[in-house]
Amino acid sequence: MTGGRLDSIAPEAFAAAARRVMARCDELARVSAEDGEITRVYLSPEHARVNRLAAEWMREVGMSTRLDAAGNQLGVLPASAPDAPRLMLGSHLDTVIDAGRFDGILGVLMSIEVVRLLRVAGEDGAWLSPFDFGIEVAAFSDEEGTRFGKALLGSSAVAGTWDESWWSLTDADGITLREAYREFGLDPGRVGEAARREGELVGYLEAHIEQGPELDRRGESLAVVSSIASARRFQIAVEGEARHAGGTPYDMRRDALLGASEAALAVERVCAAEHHIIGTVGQLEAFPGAVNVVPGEARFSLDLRGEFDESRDRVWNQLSRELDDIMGRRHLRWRAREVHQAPAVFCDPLLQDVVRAGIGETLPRGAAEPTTLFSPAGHDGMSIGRVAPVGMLFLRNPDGVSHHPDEAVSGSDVALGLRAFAEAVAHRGAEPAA
Ligand code: HGY
Ligand code: MN
Ligand code: MN
Repeated sequence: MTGGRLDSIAPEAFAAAARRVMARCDELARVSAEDGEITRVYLSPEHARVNRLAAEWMREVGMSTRLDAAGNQLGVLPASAPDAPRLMLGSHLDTVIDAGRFDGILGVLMSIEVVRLLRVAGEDGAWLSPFDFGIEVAAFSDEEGTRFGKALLGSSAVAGTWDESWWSLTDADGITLREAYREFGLDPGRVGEAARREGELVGYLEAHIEQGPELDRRGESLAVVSSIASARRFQIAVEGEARHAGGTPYDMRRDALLGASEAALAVERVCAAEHHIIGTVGQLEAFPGAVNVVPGEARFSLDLRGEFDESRDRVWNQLSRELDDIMGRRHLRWRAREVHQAPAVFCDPLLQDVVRAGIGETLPRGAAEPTTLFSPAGHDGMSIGRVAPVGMLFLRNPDGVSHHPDEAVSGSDVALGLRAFAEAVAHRGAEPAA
């Protein structure tokens, strides 16, 4: 479709930018705590290394860079007017364990390329945003919550929603978040400085792989995101009685692992019967963990998401009743500790429109309206939605594989995504000043 605001940019520029993004996704994939896989957690040496690489690439396109008080790597392309508000683009550089190379990283690198595509030279030769807002790129530092269990720590600091109780969160080695801050060179007492004032951001736009099969099934490259699922995460402990695996007859057993296993199956059954409610048990441990001892204790995680907070909470209450029944029948006790909660975020109508217009510029004249999808995957927009309107662009993720080394995206879809993303920013820039 012609008529785009960026028709003056040659298609080869988008293709070259896509090649650079793909090559840099490969480069960042080599920065991992473990050989042979991609694992990069908050406040780790690997986190520091990818922050430095992102800062180098931000400066390469003319941005000034800084590390904020929560370890987020930021870059700014100013508007001509000093103190103009900024449109934030970005995503996250941290990963899950044994991750793919595009979740989060793609959005950060695409944001940097959009700056390269849109920047204009100012009188003094410095690069500027051509809009009445500046452009800021955020490489958020902990979207996944892999190390401390609480997700969205980096973007929560930017949103000004930091909770002092998080300082005592510990990682698998018993290191507290407070200690990890200090080891990384951050001052826990200054985390509040990362927070943004109301009106500082005109919006937040994130490009991300879909992490689901919808676009692949429809044979489409890009989609607008309507909303981001609300999330609640729990650590659940089940208490029974450790006993001899040989001498204990079944009618005397209080097997905590079997109670947890039946609970995990109940999560699947209850959530599968709902619309846009997803529950997952990703961790399950039995204690004492000996082959010849009936497990006296079991611990498992529950990741529960929903399109709406209310339906998510209704299902949590239903699951709690089911766990009461299961554990009661098995003479077990259970308790849940909530470790993360984030409300659903509904993408801003104007930002949905500019993303839709941006995708439209990549489609042939007369093509059907771009697809709009609900995101069951969480994103940093769940935090930033507290201080700015949020919009998201999804890119096709073949077979929907994500949080896995086989996670993929095609270079051609990235080139289309860059055109759509840059067009979306240009369309936002054409809107009357906020
Ligand atoms: O868990 C999620 O949905 C996101 O990838 N952190
Ligand atoms: Mn993820
Ligand atoms: Mn992500």
